[in-house]
Amino acid sequence: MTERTFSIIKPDATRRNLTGKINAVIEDAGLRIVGQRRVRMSRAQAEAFYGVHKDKPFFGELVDFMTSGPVVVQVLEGDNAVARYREVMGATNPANAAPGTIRQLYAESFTGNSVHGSDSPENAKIEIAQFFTDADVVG
Ligand code: 3AN
Repeated sequence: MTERTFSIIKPDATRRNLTGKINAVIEDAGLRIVGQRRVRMSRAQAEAFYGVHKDKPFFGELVDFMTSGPVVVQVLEGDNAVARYREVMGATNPANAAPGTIRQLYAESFTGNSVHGSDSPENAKIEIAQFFTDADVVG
């Protein structure tokens, strides 16, 4: 089933000029980049985006990191895009990420793990709506 997921190329990756290399992994996996914009997240945006983690010990570090430099927000489209992109990203902890995944190839640390991807189709819709209008996503 064709669906959409939300992706972020995080500040550790934009700082190292890895946007193109990460996009190549995404496209080689059969996912289509149907929306893309480079933005600087505000603190309020990052806190809202990671609201589910607000009571976690790493929340402050995560918000500091996500606002530390530009990010690239994306909408990816493809067959089972949510699950497919989770596979392509690799495990949250890069030490556990499978060979060939974005995090195994490029992540620096648990926080600096290069990419975000939605964890369910419901959350994908919510996350896409935080950064894109319908007119900005061209399938
Ligand atoms: P994922 O990004 O794989 O969906 P989540 O949603 O559980 O993982 O976590 C969101 C982000 O919070 C992660 N990408 C990572 O940057 C950070 N994070 C998660 N767990 C930890 C942890 N134990 N220590 C430090 N940072 C963490």
